[in-house]
Amino acid sequence: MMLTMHLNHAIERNEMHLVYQPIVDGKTGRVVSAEALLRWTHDTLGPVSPAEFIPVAEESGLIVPLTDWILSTAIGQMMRWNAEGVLPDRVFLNISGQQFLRGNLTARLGELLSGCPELRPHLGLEITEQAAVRDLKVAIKTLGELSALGIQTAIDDFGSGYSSLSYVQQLPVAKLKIDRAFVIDVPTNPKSNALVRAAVGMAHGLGLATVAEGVETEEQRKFLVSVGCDLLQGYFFGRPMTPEALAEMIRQQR
Ligand code: G
Ligand code: G
Ligand code: MN
Ligand code: NA
Repeated sequence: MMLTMHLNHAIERNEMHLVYQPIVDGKTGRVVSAEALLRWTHDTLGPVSPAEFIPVAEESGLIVPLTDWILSTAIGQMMRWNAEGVLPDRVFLNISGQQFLRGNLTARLGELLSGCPELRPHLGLEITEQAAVRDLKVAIKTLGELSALGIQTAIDDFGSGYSSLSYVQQLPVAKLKIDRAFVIDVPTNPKSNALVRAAVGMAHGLGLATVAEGVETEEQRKFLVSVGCDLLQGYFFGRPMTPEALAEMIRQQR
């Protein structure tokens, strides 16, 4: 398939880059975390979304070198931020089902972090519930290993798929990211308000912190803070940006 060929080259030729979106503390409004997002701009195809090429990478096996590139690039960036004194408390990476369930993720992270153990408590991984429940036993084991390394994990896109409260209870994760689909309708849709309130309450009841995704307006921000959502992310606070721009944002709030 064409995309597979282009993707192969993209990794070889370093056509990929990571951008970082700020995540703020709901109470203080300060940038405390960031989510790394993968970008690929091809010469003739133009920008291709990871939503499109990650599944292709998974099918073709290219996900292995790609994951390695993502992990080492993000960790390299974290080392530079750390040296500059602007490292966020947490930097979250998105991990697909295959990346998560392949088995050697923890080992590879352990290797990459062996020279910089101080970064471990600053690293976070986002996995979707669908990925975790594909093999619940392996997921629980892997999440436990990551947690033992000091790496925090979050459930991404919560509420978007076949969310089951029983799975959330079984998965040893620290954060729940509430899907943008719910955030988009608050505070005008009472049903979305109720769902977001319930998700925050449930998460807190299980000892998990919450992150609202896709916050675009002051009204949404106010509502989310009022229901106790811990962390907020979205265009209202900042779009995914270069590592330099994120560093500048963190410097500015000193
Ligand atoms: O950033 P954007 O809206 O284009 O992302 C589209 C989708 O791709 C989202 O679901 C996001 O989680 C996913 N995504 C972005 N970066 C990565 C990455 O580095 N790895 C994986 N597995 N998925 C990513
Ligand atoms: O699936 P995941 O939650 O990882 O996807 C994150 C994607 O959501 C990123 O690609 C990012 O570009 C996008 N995103 C982040 N904030 C906003 C926002 O406020 N509005 C919209 N429409 N998309 C957002
Ligand atoms: Mn995500
Ligand atoms: Na998400």
